[in-house]
Amino acid sequence: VEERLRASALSNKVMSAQDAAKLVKDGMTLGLSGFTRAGDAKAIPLALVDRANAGEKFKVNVFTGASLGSDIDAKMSDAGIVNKRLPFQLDRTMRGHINKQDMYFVDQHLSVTAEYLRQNAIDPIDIAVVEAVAITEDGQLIPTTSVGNSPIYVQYAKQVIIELNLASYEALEGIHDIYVPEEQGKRGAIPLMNASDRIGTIGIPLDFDKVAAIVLTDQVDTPTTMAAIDDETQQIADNIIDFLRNEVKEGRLTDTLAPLQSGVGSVANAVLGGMVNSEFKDLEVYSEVLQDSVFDLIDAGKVKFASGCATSLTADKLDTVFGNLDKYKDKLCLRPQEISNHPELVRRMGLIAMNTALEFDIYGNVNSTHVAGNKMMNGIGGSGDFARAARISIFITKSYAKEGKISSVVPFVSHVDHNEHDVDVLVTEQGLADLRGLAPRQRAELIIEKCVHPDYKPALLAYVEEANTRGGQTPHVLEKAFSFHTNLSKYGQMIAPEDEK
Ligand code: 0RQ
Repeated sequence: VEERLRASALSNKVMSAQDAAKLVKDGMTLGLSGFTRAGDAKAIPLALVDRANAGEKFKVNVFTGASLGSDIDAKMSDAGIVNKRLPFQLDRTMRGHINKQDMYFVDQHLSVTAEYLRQNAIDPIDIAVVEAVAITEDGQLIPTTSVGNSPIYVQYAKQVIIELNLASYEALEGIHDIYVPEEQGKRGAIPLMNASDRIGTIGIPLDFDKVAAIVLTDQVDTPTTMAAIDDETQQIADNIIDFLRNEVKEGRLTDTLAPLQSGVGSVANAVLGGMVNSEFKDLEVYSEVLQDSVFDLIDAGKVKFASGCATSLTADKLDTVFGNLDKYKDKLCLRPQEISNHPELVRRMGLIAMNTALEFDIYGNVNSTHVAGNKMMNGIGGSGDFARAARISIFITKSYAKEGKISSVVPFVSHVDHNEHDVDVLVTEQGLADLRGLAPRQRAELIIEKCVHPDYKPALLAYVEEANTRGGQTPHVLEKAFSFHTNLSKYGQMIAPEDEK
């Protein structure tokens, strides 16, 4: 413990999770560490669940970096102790509670939570609960496998609880780069020019007077599960690689491309994975989440530096990466999410951003979050931070869902996360539509030609034809704009059965 808790002034703060959890009172707002199941506070949330299960009635607001592991979101929402959750979740059980209106969920761009706290525009943080590898002699908290929003939560919280995880990898010390911008109005440019730049400290500065408790833990992160790459996912990856190859051929990019950002999930992982055998080289990753494929690319000598705010690794990869951290140390950096996702930096470095859609429409608006217009899936995550500011903003999805009953391309999206102005390229397994410089009517033609599943082409072509008879810059038949969705709720499929037409 002394090797991990090196700030001796804090050694009298060590206590059990149960005792530390007593500091949490009804109505408080908690700022928890944790991003894509990495580096999450584990002991305190679970101790709160135990309190609720023992019959105590209370509710708290739960702010995090992004998704949590250890079923914490499921257990906290099942226990009925979450009043409001932000800015992202990725849990089937919690999603159910959100959609049953048992709790509030604020779906927020991941880079902006820190700014709102600075502006005092959202509930102030009562207690920050942050997982740490170590606390240094000079009082820096060394985060574990994610940084997320922990620096801003620690800075603005009234009290701080530290979960010192004795099972976390000590070699993580030195991986992080903690830089927290000044208030808006007093701030200069963020001095980061390249993905590999280090502009901050290795840890989060602690105000010892605010440290209310240190809890010793030894629970490891929950590994990420990754759907296997199927033919269609592979085809989407191939389509993007062909597109990038053409960008090089046309002289718009070189074979080092531009810093890459990719969302989470199997498609995103497959796209990066596909670069292992490509001619691209000396790549940089400037992303939010670093999935398995980033480390495969480093192993293959293709990626020279990877910057993110969290890792998101499968069980196999967790050990190979963190067990051999020395191999990756000079090629890896974890930053606060407001820096990994900062639009100022995304625009400056000219990122190629690849994010995921549930559905998109014939003009290029993208819905990444809501199933059939009203039910929350996961959340916008960082996709919006990157999409608007990126050099090339790419959105990907399979062309259909639910055994073909749903088309991922619709006349009008049932919810808008990324509007047509923020979307450059759309990709499905059918093909890729490069929308740059195209007017809405040209976009519709290309999207239907390249991205739509053949089963849905006739219906979408008929829609466009009828819409065009009405004229306008972005032609629509408003009374039929949601016909795919209303058919889905009426017939269980987006095209009405023959006898109902
Ligand atoms: O349903 O779970 O019941 O099988 O949605 O779809 O194809 O498995 O793809 O897991 O990558 O998820 C957009 C949700 C895609 C995700 C989304 C159904 C489909 C399946 C999952 P089942 P797939 P994925 C980085 C940035 C936004 C956040 C983001 C996401 C399930 O990637 O949340 O980019 N992205 N964050 O059957 C109804 C449709 C559908 C549909 C698919 N049109 N209608 N259901 N499905 N299309 C992360 C962070 O910021 C932390």
